[in-house]
Amino acid sequence: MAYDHQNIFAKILRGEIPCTKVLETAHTFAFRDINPARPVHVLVIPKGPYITWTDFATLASPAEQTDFVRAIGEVARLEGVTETGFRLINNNGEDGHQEVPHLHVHLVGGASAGPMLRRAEG
Ligand code: DGP
Repeated sequence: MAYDHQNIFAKILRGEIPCTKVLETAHTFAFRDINPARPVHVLVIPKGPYITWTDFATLASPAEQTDFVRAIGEVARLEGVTETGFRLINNNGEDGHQEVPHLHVHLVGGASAGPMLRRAEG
């Protein structure tokens, strides 16, 4: 699947849609989710045109990958959830229920994330 340069996060990266920025680094951008599921709900995205984790793992440079991993840790620190804990969620593709086709990691915290996914019935 080709990257869609008109997806919402591409527009946010270009400044065409407003957002509440949390962190910006050389290769990574972090902003608050429009529909927060917990008191802290930040989306961390690479600036490059990657749709899924697989794209990012295979196509991104080591500098981009390192920057992304470090930025997620920095967002946790900035949001004050390093000690209390947080959950990282990354939805990929159809089965992952990915809505926006630009790689993003949800960092949620500030309250219990609840238990892990339950096994699907049937
Ligand atoms: P996912 O289902 O993993 O693809 O999550 C997409 C998330 O993106 C969802 O939690 C809501 C968030 N979102 C969608 N549109 C916007 C937007 O325009 N601004 C912001 N800040 N977040 C958005």
